Amino acid sequence: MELLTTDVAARPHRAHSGSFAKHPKGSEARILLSSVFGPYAQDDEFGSRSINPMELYHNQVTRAQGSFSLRMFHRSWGIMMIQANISAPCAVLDFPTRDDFARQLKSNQYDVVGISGIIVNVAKVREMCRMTRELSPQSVIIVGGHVAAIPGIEKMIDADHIVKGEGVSWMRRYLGEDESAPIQHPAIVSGMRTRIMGIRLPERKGATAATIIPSVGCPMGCNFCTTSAFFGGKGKFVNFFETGDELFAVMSRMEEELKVSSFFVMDENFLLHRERAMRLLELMKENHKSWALSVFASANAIRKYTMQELVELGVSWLWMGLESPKAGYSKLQGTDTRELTRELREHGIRVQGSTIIGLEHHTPDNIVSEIEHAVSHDTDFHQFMLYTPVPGTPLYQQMSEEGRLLKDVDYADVHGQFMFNFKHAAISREDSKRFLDWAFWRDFQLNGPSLYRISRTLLAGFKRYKDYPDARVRERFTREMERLSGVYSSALWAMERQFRKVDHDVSEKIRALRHEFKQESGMVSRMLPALLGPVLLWTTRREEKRLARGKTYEPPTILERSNWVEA
Ligand code: B12
Ligand code: SF4
Repeated sequence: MELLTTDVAARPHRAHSGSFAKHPKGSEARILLSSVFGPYAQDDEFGSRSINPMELYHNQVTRAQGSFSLRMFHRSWGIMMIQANISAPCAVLDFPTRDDFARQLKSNQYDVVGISGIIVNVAKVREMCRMTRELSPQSVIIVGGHVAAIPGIEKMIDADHIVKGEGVSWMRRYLGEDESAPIQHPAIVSGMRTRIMGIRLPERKGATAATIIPSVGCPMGCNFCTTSAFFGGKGKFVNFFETGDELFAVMSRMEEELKVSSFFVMDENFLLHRERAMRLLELMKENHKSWALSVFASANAIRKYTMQELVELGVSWLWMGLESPKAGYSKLQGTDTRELTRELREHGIRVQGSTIIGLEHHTPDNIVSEIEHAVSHDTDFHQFMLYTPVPGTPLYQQMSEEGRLLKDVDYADVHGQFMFNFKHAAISREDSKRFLDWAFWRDFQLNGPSLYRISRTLLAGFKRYKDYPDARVRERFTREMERLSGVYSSALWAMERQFRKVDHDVSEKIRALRHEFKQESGMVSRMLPALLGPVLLWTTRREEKRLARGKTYEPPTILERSNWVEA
């Protein structure tokens, strides 16, 4: 990776190590917070990569599922969180093009330009710093987010401050505001511009979940884990909301403001904090909240709860690491993850597994059976990632000391969805990509489209809980069934036909599920597939053709201002 050697030592705003410079204007300073510029899903000189789109599922979960891939965009929550917690006039610019960013700099007198980036986007961060110096020379440049973990980043980009770790308290301190004031949670609609089977889903208020961020970091400290390392490593994390009461208050406010009843809880290991979760459950019961929660949790944390507790807490989607049992990660200790996955799904909890390819003990001889083991979990979604030493993690440190990091790998390619960035004992760089791609394909081929799998889990949950004594639970499953059964049945109709080309047995299973849905559905839902099914089959096939021609999707540019006063 080329190093930028600009001499930045003479800049007036540069903070020297050990001292903490505050901005002279304090909360009067005009601030721009921007994510890195797009377009993203294309190969370019700033490190965009067509295999690295700004779409969570399509990037790393359903990428081999063609037109059945779930595609949606998520806002840059880190800078939204900072904006909501400072009283200075602040603009958040999300997903700008380079021109948008330049226009923003030229047409506003920003005192501070904050740029948020992760490691793959370091070349964009560098370019944005350069542009800011040129177009808005009075601005102090602050760079935050995971990009700050790159060793030697200070010499690669021309920034005045590079912030490692939690940004809200840093920014408050920089502006002379109260660092320990309670955290205000911004109203965040979880996903946008959702597409599947060639159609864009309508965006109704309340139809999408709200994102809630209770904490950042994770105390488990797995050696490869970048989020854990960035916020303090093993035994450490930053809690924004300590108690169940605080969390409940935030969620109630979001429910009111965004008219939602489901929440995407962005906490690396939500269930690990049992006391907080159980207090939340208590309050949900007292206040009759029939909420649905999508959470991340490790297997050992899930095991602290009974299925009933999880279901009553509204857990409807669980993202869980399924690393090979041979790797010895403590988060899996003593858990039969296949059994756990089956049980969760039988209780209507959609499971998203996450498996690492290329662990130290993997060899060309055993990797196929390890992938088969992962795929045999038959999760609703399955993410695969290459074992990747990422700057800032204990694994990176170890590989670096062992001299195993490959030189000349562009940071833009260090994201776990392409090839190894280190020398593996038994697997070559090229083969790492082959095994990764095969894992995605195998999961799709054997288990079918994720949309089919989540329909199956929903139906299982509905059948099990439609007469459950706790009305909140009944309502949740019934609500989802009423809202989705017609759509799912129609999608299954189309899927069954389209999937015959891939695997006949799976297509038959989809057909059987469609019949089960028919029995449980009301009249309208029973009739719908005859009309909607053929339309979906047509849009699916049209999408397949578009994708074959290289079609990609980009998020919209968004500008949001708070405490704003014209300059
Ligand atoms: C949502 C998300 C996405 C969204 C996009 C979000 C966006 N608009 O950019 C999607 C799904 C599209 C995505 C894509 C990718 N992501 Co992503 N993503 C996340 C996720 C799950 C949540 C981010 C988040 O909001 N966290 C909560 C907020 C509050 O934390 P935060 O963003 O870190 O912000 C805090 C600080 O970092 C800091 N801060 C942040 N920005 C700034 C700016 C300033 C000025 C300051 C002072 C401070 C500051 O303050 C904030 C508050 O404390 C994280 C995992 C995680 N748990 O964080 C991964 C994560 C950020 N993604 C990651 C990766 C690798 C990717 C991908 C390459 C895909 C992949 N192969 O994994 C792509 C890249 C896409 C692209 N072309 O750029 C890695 C980054 C690794 C690294 N060390 O760089 C993470 C950490 C996941 C992981 N554990 O590997 N991602
Ligand atoms: S349990 Fe998950 S989030 Fe926590 S450190 Fe391990 S990999 Fe990271």
